[in-house]
Formats: sequence, structure tokens, C-alpha cells
Amino acid sequence: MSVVTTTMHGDIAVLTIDNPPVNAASQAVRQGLMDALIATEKSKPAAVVLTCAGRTFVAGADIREFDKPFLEPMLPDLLNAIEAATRPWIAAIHGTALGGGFELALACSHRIGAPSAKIGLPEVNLGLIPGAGGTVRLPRLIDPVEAARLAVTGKPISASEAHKLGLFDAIAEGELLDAAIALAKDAAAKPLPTPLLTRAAPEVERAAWDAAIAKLTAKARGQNSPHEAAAAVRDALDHSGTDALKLERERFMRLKGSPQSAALRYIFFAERTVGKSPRTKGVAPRPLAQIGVVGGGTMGAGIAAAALLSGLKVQMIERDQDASNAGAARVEGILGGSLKRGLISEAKHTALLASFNADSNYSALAEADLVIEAVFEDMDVKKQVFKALEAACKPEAVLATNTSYLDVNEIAASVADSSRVIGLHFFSPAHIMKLLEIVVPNNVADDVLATAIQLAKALHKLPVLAGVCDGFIANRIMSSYRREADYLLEDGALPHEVDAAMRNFGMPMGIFEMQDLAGLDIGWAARKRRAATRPASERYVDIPDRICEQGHFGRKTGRGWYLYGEDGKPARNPEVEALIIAASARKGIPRLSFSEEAIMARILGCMQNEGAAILAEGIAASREDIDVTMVNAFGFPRWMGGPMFMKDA
Ligand code: T1G
Repeated sequence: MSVVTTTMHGDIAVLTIDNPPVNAASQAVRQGLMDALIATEKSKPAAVVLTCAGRTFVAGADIREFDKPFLEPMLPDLLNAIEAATRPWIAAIHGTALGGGFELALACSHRIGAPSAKIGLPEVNLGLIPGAGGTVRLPRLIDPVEAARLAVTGKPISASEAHKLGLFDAIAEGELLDAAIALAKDAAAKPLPTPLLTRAAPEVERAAWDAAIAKLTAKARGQNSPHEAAAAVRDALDHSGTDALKLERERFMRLKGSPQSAALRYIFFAERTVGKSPRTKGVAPRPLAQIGVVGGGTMGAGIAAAALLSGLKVQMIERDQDASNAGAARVEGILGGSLKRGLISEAKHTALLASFNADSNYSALAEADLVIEAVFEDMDVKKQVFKALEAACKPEAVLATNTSYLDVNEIAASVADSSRVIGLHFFSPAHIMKLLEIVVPNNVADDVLATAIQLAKALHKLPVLAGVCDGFIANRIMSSYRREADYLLEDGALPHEVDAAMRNFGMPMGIFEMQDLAGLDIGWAARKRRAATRPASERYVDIPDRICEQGHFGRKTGRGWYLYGEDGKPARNPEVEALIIAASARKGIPRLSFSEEAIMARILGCMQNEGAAILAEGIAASREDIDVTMVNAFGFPRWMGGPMFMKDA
């Protein structure tokens, strides 16, 4: 049974691709299309409409085929053949026409989209470039700089923007297929447009081009593919269509074999495998219409906003009216920001505010299906809150804690039915950060776990399941390499050297800059908490304690590992550097000099060892859980795949 079927609508042949879940252009799809092309060139319908069944038009080449040699027919050859068809081909696009799917549409003579359709060239996110003519045909159809923007950023655009750019001939009014057939009839009555590949490339002034590309690639950091995509579009401007196509394919094939693409493809699938637990297979989650949030501070407000933006009703609780007003103001601030940035409409903004309420009386939580506690990180305070929740909430309500390191089993044991308690560890800012660490205590019920995973999906978060231990996955690994970074200071490095090594490796910022941003008092409190249980044999660096004892807590006090002037930029802190050098002398540690590679080898090694311990203890079920956590919680460079992937690679 071919995955491509043909039905005649009058003298129009309608080809339907049906290859769930996203109609990826697998070998079967390519073969089905090639067969349909040959058949329609013989049967000579007035025109051909190409559409897809299911939720989306072709969302790209089949990424699962990339680790094997490609099978005929090759996508570029198929698209060249479609472009050379003797009758109009109309691509009818719904859902997301991405990568090879969009290139397929570009090979068609006409394109029509549903109003909600999106198109894009996300290949750069897989460490690739478009490999079937996208970088060649696009700049011959629209403004080359706009073409470069699509290929270099990988960001999809809406149907209305595609229409404005000239990518769509029309936006469908009413049924997409009907509109496509009407367009096909119209096209059949006119001469075929000149194939894009044979069109001359538009002139683009070099300096203007370089300036535009510099802006587009500014955020690439250590990822190569955005630069490669820009170079491929440039090739398309400097060569004939046919020659540029060859150059594009060579570049694509080289990148397909590159370590960065292997890492990015790994993390693509890893992000789609996390959050799947055998315990929840076939288990129905509990209803999730209204959630409660206890605590209106930065985390509580972020969690409330994330839930509102995902269509949930939210009831916030704070200790008194003033605190609840302050919490509500924070939530309104976040929603106001989304409105200002055009992420939500005025009407949506008003509707979200109507779905939100803040109060200081726990009885307002009587209807909540799930409540997330996000109060001060103190065990006694948390237990008091859970006692109050147990009294106020309906027995089937799920009770969750947002603690980032406290013992969730102990919190669960503070209520009669501990099976309803789970950890939901959000990262700040909670309405932006993609990761949700679901901390699984010993007695949690399977449907409570299923409900937590369901909530993550509803919030468009990546759910990673973690066992209960100090710091779970994320903070446990972060604490371990923060400790290693402290050891490096005593051994001879200085904060700016460690941070530069981490930034040049691809981290968004170094560990000392990050601590100054978060506030050194948080780590200080954690070290004091651990002091009682820290093994005497464990090496301990007291430099950060010395800094905190002087009341220097980082950015918020203008001093920490670095000094912060008017411009807010971190500057080297001679006092701290003297403190570090004195600490080595005090312990008789000869100070060595470290290359950036040597610094990263120690930090990475530390992440990988802690990761291996986490796997051995069953705190994480797979290396994917650790890598997805490090990439999405701490900005570990995606194009490296994650510390565990690197270890195996
Ligand atoms: N190939 C294979 N499987 C794919 C796939 C693809 N292109 N896209 C998605 N899947 C699987 C995915 O693993 C998951 O499987 C299921 O579909 C649902 O995906 C020559 C070289 C389309 C926006 O980069 O961005 O074309 O986990 O959970 O949230 O130039 O999937 O259920 O088993 O993500 O609704 C370019 C990648 C390829 C698009 C839908 N295309 N996909 O999001 O569902 S390279 C892409 C996405 C290329 C050419 C080049 C998203 C989506 P499972 P999902 P979703």
C-alpha cells in the first residue's frame, strides 16, 4: 500500500501523502511521489494538487534515515523532476511544512496555505543546512536576505508572513483542498511559471549582505550550521541554480557526517523520549482544569503565568493580603510583558487575567485539581503548607512541591495520603525555561505521575523524571561542577579564566558569573546545610564562604566573584583574586596554570562522573534524561549533545 494515493477531482489529480506522525519524506514517500509524477506525466491531468493527510504537511526529510546511506529516489532528484513537470503542481499546506517538506513545496509551481499553516527551514537545528534545493530555490523566489533569515535562524514563519514574502500564492478561505483545486484550475489555464532553479539569481550588494548575515549569525556561538546555511545561500547568489544545487548537496552531506549534527540529532530525539515511563503506560491522568500555586514570589508567579499562558485556571495563595497583591502584580507583570512583545493579543490578555485569582485563604483551593507549593526553601515551612493543603483541597487533588533540593519523600510523609505528593521542579524564569524536573517520591501513585507528565505537556515543558536525592539531577550535577570549579581556583585558575573556558566551550555563561547572578547567599546556605553531613575526607574550598562573610553576594550587592559597576558588566575583583591565591598558600597548594581545554576537561569529567553516579543509583533512567536536563536547565551547548553523549561519543 503506497503512502501516496491519487484521486481525481474532475481533471485535477489530487495526491495525498499519508505517513504518520508528521508525513516525513521517507524513502516510501519519495518513491510514492516519483511514481505519481511518472503516472501523471502520462495521464496528463490539467494539474496536480499535493496534499497531506493527518495533522501536517511534510515536516521534513525522515531524520531517522540520516544514520544510514540514503536510498533512491534521492530527495533533490525527485524535487528536480517535480519542478520539471509539464503541468502545474500546487502544494496545499496545512500544519508545518518544514525542511525537505518546504523544499518540496518550493519545487511545486504554486503554493497555497491554510491560515494556521507554518513554513520553515529548521535544518540548522539539526546541525545541517537544507539539502534539497532550499538554499537555491528560495533566494530565487523571495528577497535573498529573507531567504537567508529562514535558512540561518531555522525559525518557522506564519502563513500570512509567507504570503507577504511571496512564498504563498494564496491563503485558503474555507476548505484548503477546495481552494487548492480552484487555484489548480486557474493555474492550468495559464503558462507554467519559470522553474525557480533556472531563474537568474538576484544581485545583492556584498557589504549589505555581509552586514545582514553578521546580524543573523550573531547568536550562533559555537554552532557551525547557521554560518554554513548563510554560505550556502551566498553560493546560490554567486552560481547558476544547477551548480549551486551541487554545492549545497556537498555541504549538506559533509554536515550530515559532522559531530555537531550527530549531537543535535541525538538531542532532538532525546527531547522526545524523556518523560516516558513504563509506570504510566495506559494510565489515565487525573483531570487538570484548575491549578493552585502557593507562593507569589519569583518562582510562584512564573509558574502561575506559565499555567495561565497554557490555558489553565490559576488560584494563587499567599500568607496575607499584601503578599497576595504582590504576587498578583508579579503575574500581571509577566502577562503584560507577553502582551507588549505581541506574544498574546489584547483579548487573550484580558481572558488570562480573568482566569487568575490571588487570595490568602486556602479555602479558595477547594476546586483545584493540582496545587504547586513554591514557598521559601525550608522543610518546616513546607510541611506547614502541605498540612494546610491537605485540609483545604479535595482528596483527589495532586499536591506538588517546587523544591529544588529538599527531600520530597519527607514532604510527602507530612500528609496522610503520601501517594498524592510529587516534586515539580521548575527553572527560573518558570514561564520561559523549557525543562520541568518531575521528582518521583517512593509512594507516589502511577496516575499522579501520569498527571504530572500531562501537566508538563500542557505547559509545553520537557518532563524529565528524577529520583529523590540532594539536588535531583540538575542541581546535583551543577553542584558537583561548581565544587570542581572551586577546586580549580585553589589549584591555580582564576574565576575569569574558568568562566572564559566555559563560555568558549559554548555555555551561555561561566559558573562564577552564574553564581553572582543567582546570588552567592543561596550556595552559602546550601553549604551550611550540608556542613553537618559533609564527609571529613571531602576536599572543601572555603573561598566562597569568605566572600559571603563580607556580605558580598554577587550582582545584587555589586560585589561577588566579580565587581559590578554602572554598566553592570562583571570586572575582575582583585580582593577575591588575592583571597584565592592566599587560600592556595594557606593549604600549601602550588598554583598551576590551566589551558581552557584543561579547565573544561575537569569540569566535563566532573559532570560525567556525577552523571554516571546518578545513572548507577537510578536517579535518572537514561543518559538522555541527564543530557536533556543539562541542555535545557543550564544551557549546555546543544551542538555537543550533552555531557553523557560526549562521554559516549
Ligand atoms: N523525521 C522523523 N521523525 C520525525 C520528524 C522527522 N523529520 N519530525 C518529527 N518526527 C517524529 C518525532 O520524533 C515524534 O516521534 C513524532 O514525530 C512527533 O513529533 C533534506 C535534511 C513537526 C513541529 O527538523 O520540529 O528536512 O516520539 O513530538 O511537538 O533539507 O516534530 O512520537 O516516536 O515533535 O507536534 C527538517 C522536525 C528535517 C522538523 C511536530 N525538519 N520536527 O512537533 O510533535 S531535516 C525538522 C519537528 C530536512 C532536508 C533536510 C516537530 C514538528 P515519537 P513531536 P510536535
